[in-house]
Amino acid sequence: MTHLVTARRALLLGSLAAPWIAGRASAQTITLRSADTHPDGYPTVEAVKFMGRLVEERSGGRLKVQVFHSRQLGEERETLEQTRFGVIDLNRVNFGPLNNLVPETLVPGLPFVFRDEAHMRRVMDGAIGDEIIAGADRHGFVGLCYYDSGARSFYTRARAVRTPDDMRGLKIRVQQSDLWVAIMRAVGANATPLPFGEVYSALQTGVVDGAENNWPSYHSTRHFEVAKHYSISEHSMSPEILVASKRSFDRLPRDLQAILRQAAKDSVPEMRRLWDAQTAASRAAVTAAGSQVNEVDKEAFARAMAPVYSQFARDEKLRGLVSRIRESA
Ligand code: GTR
Repeated sequence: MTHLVTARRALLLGSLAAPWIAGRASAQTITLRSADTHPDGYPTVEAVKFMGRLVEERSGGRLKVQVFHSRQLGEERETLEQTRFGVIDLNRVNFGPLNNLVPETLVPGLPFVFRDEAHMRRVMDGAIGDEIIAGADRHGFVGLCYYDSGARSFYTRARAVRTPDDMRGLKIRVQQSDLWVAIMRAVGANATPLPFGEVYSALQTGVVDGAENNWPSYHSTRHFEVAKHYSISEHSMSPEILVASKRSFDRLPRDLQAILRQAAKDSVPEMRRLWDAQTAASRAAVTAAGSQVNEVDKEAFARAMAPVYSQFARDEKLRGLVSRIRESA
């Protein structure tokens, strides 16, 4: 643990001590440091590496991306702070840890706001997605693209969850977001906000009774070893986003900014290809390893979680986004 912290500090100090200078950029290679909580091989990590290859090729080697996977630069909330300050240049995070900073990111995470993944992809690819990304731009970030995160479902240690009544009194780990605390409260569970990296041991030791996530995360974190009941609630499709630090982005010469933006967009189809394959592979792997998978009464969950809409889609802008998502084909 100590060396991890020391290594992380060394990385951060390295970056502070040697900021690159945009004016001289054409004479030197600029390497953007990108954070991800997921391990090497996870679709988000591979998508950012793919983007990095495009960037390097299209800039003739002037711009490169180095991905620090597996939380090497810290947990999402802390890396987001460092991204705002330009200490980390790029960051692939879920919308969850951005919820308290960027109100627009609340909307796609609202329970059952999308009908299915195809609906989510169409909405996020269109004008609504662009408006949400513009929200991030006002808070020290430049939103580059969205990535898929599938649907999040509950998984629990002791028994399966079929109705909201089964959630009553359970301690459920959530992302560090007020929206997520309220979603659990709405179904009578006790929300325990924890960084992603602490969830395995919290499940193992019984600090929490369960958590919620998509198939690839349930699998890659090995949470399936300590929480064997996976209940397909699919209650939220909170997407992933790749952001740049506005400070880092503004220091880039214009042509490299354009290359970066385009390469991020071009990495989305590759991410989706990897995502679909990984979702199927993870589902098969955890089932083979003994996870008990069950269906839930989704309508009952949607009804129980509905009150969070009025609490979080608070102003006209957010309410407007919700109704446009609902109305969109
Ligand atoms: C995953 C997401 C991560 C992280 C994690 C969590 O689905 O890809 O970025 O937010 O969930 O629950 O903390």
